[in-house]
Amino acid sequence: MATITIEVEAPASNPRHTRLGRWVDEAAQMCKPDRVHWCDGSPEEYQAMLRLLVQTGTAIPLNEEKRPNSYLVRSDPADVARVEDQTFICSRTKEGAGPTNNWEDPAKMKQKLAGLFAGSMVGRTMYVVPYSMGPIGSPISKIGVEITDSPYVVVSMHIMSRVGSHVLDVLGEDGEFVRGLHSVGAPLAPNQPDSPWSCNAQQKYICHFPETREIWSYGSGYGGNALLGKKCHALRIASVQARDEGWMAEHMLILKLTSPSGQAKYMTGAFPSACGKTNLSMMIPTLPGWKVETIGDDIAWMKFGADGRLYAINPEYGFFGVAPGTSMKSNANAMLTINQNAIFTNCAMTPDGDVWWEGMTDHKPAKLIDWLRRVWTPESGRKAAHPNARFTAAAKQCPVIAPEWEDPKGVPIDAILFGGRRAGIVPLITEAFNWQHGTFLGATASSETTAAITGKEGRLRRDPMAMLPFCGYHMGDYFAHWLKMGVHSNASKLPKIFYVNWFRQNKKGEFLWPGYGENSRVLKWIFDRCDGKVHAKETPIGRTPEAADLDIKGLDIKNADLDELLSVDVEGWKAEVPSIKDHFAQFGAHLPRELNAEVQSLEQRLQAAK
Ligand code: TSX
Ligand code: MN
Repeated sequence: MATITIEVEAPASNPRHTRLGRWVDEAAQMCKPDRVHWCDGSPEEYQAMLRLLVQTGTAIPLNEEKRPNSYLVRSDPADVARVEDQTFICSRTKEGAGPTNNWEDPAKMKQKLAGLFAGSMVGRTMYVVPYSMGPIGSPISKIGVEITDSPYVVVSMHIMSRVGSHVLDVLGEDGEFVRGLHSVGAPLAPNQPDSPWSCNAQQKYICHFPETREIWSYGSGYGGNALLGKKCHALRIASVQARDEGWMAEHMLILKLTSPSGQAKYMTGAFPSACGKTNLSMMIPTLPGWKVETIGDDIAWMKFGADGRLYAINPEYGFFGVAPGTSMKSNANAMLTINQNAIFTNCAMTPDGDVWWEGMTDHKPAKLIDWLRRVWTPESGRKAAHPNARFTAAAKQCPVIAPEWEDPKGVPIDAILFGGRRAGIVPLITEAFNWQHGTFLGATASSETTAAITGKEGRLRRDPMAMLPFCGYHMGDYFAHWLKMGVHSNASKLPKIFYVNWFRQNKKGEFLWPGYGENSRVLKWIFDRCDGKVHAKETPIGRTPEAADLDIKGLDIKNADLDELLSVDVEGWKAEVPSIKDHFAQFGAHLPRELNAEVQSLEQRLQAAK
């Protein structure tokens, strides 16, 4: 083997932080990069990284007239999504990770990873990316440092988090930070040119060490596997920190809803994938005078304020959204957000140097280069963009970003929404009786899978609080933490909890509810419920509006369809109870007794109903 000289540049920002400096040195000793580069987060650095990505054929500049300062990146077909079966929570005990996570002993996993990371950055540059999740200086924000050998990760982190030397200033000499070590696992031999997308096709490991607040990610350069600030830090590690410190790290959008009289309320919403979280967070209400503004589309960190109210921040700085299905009809504000300064991954390219994906336009273009770099025509019979193709763009580019989206104290939350995709049984909207019942609704949240997710259509999947892939500890203990948050504060100051289902269908398989901007009618009912201004009917599963309580002015909907949307199918719900019990059984002694009590009460209310 050739001897490799390691030149370690003086860091751009010499760390006064001894532990950080030592950790970076140790990582360099282990991974053996040719160079170490401390990222300063500057626009110059961003442009330099993109020039590098263009040189190696990783990124293609898009048509400057159509989409200024934007790039297309195509990944390796073996690296297109998060790898849940290769994602591990390496807590001290298996019990700590619970039944819904893969677990490995931390010492054993570290040993395995040390082998994989040894020399993994040979021939490459090791980038040190200090980032803040949340506005710098906010009492809810947290600092992380990602070490990576991928310039694509560096530019993506620039967009998705707050990167730069000012983060090191906040860290000072001994501040706490989450350590993220990432390698694509593809060292380069001397004179070996870099490939357009480097990854390790054989081995991928996304490992979390919650006790030591560490992330080790190996073998993938894609999305949630590699941009460690997002799912790994802001959800899996942060959920553990939140449990320990008494706050909440949730897989939720945050929106601001303003009524015609100018009153505003803030809502968060947890939905599993493919339910349109990003669309809801940027929605254009059809109800005259109502306005939705975006705070965040994926993650909410929430803490109680001194006034007893729950305040939320969006810890992210940008959007990493699924492109297919995004159009001027489904989400005009997302389309406007990505008009410039955007990175597109695994989208198709048009002959004039723009991007395209399924669902972007009513008509398919006559000719494209698909995400696999092949010539594509509508007759090809395959998708031009990968179903998990993504756009990456700064949140501040969103035309309806709320002016207070970076307020360090966060926004006070009035309502929490849960939801899923259900063809039957689950009404359009249900209000929980109280926080404990709301926690039950979140804990039993379910969605029917679409073919895009599992390859199987219509199978019921329970995804508690949409956190199934993202909870960094035992899900039963996570439910207990939710219940504990509810007794923290006076009930009148807690957000009200709701469950929505935009996807109910009639017997013919047609959607009963038009969704999208028309969801503002449901949000208006929620808004008015928070003020106690509108009627609700008590049902065995919660409170629902009667048809007359929903504002359907100007909406073309049949009375019978509206009745069906709001109806509670008692027999259907009775049949649902065993599936809820099965779901809860997996949590064993960790399931809080309050949630068992909620199952019992639900059963009793259903029995009592006609
Ligand atoms: O995002 C969606 N939302 C929330 C929007 C604010 N989608 C897309 C889901 C995949 C990401 C929806 N799809 C919604 C919805 O409310 N509702 C539906 C189902 C639906 C689809 C099409 C029509 C009606 C409902 N109507 C026509 O196509 C004409
Ligand atoms: Mn998400």
